[in-house]
Amino acid sequence: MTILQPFKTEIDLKTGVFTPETGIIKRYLSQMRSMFADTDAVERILADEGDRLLYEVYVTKLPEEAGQILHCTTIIHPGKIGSEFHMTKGHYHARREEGEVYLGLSGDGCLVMQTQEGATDVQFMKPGTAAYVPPYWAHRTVNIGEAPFVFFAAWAGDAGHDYGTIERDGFRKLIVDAGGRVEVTDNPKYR
Ligand code: S6P
Ligand code: ZN
Repeated sequence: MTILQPFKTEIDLKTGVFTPETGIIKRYLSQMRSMFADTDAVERILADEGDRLLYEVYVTKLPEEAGQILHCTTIIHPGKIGSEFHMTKGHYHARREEGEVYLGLSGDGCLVMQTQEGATDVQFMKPGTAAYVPPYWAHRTVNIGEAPFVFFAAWAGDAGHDYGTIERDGFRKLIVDAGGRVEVTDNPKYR
């Protein structure tokens, strides 16, 4: 395995910005067209206001190998697509036996999880919440507030990401705004 020099990163706890910046991933609505339940709302937004930046991920550049601990911050911008709050794509780890830890830094969010056996779970997160994603659970985060939802994550270097299963099946639960109240509902399109 790669032998590295120790290093540190300064994280702005409010914005999630990494210094020094070693990489940033930006996810736009156009890249998640079929992931929101209200696909008419998606197409309307894309036509009327153009593409929308949903979330950003500040990453540390580390080798994706066993023994390394990858870490990053995710910033989900506030907003909704129809009644569904902005969210990440969500994924299983390619190596299902690898878990992950999240730490809420700013804003309000929730962590939606499920297993391939049909279990579901939702953990609400605020600054200071450490949430655990056990092995075998797919995970997606959602911004349920009016400010950016920012959290830190750390996971095994060899975990890998399986986005395909979620792209195909979706999540069983949706997080929606029901007239000013945050509600967890069943996804009518879950396969
Ligand atoms: C990685 C970890 C997070 C997400 C990030 C974006 O294992 O769970 O860093 O990558 O929150 O979500 P996604 O689903 O687009 O990777
Ligand atoms: Zn993960």
